[in-house]
Amino acid sequence: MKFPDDFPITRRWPPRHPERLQLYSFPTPNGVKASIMLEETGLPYDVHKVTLSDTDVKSAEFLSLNPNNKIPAIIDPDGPDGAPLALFESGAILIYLADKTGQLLPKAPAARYQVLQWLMFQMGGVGPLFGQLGFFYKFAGAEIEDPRPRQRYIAEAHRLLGVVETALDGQDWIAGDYSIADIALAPWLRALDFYGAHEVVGWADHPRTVAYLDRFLDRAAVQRGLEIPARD
Ligand SMILES: N[C@@H](CCC(=O)N[C@@H](CS)C(=O)NCC(=O)O)C(=O)O
Repeated sequence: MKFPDDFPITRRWPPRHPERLQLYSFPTPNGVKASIMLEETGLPYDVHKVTLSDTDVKSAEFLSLNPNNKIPAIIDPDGPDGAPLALFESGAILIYLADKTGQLLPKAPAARYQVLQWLMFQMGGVGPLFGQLGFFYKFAGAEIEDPRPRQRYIAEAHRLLGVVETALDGQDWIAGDYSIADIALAPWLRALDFYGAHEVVGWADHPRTVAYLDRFLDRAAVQRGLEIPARD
């Protein structure tokens, strides 16, 4: 594949610097994982705003890059063996960028699998479950009278917070040193505030998790990444 001509998404969102990695995203908990990682690693990149509106994320051009119609997605014109690589799924993007730069994912097997374990914990647990909590507690699902979905996701979020709180006993970061697992997890912990769910999930009863999120939000690269791409 030749970049950019063979990638239909570039017709709608043309690269400004075609030699650089291209990020297609919006500053949501999943989107900022990619922008924070790019800011942490210092890789040069172009960013393209793809909003969650159907006219963007479900456009034919975006679907040509991610048939699952979700941000974030990337194209690296200089991928493995020098060929362009297109990638979606934030977890895969984090692993790819860590391997490409040699940063934030240990090479030693035992430490590497610890990081991947917590990354998968976020991808398969915290992200989907907190996302449903947001839907049933703050967004359209909040109007549903049947309390069971809301109760289920509140209880699951509370349980998952307990898992994080226990894991943080005696360490600053979820898998030991700061890693892509933190870049995946912390933006979803931050989302609980946006959902107005702190009280129902017992946020304040998890002091190590509260301090962990503060520690994450203190990082300059995180602060930059959280605003990329600009919403307007
Ligand atoms: N498992 C995916 C989830 C991505 C995801 O859910 N993205 C949301 C924003 S946080 C999205 O693009 N939603 C648009 C839609 O569903 O139409 C990942 O981690 O990349």
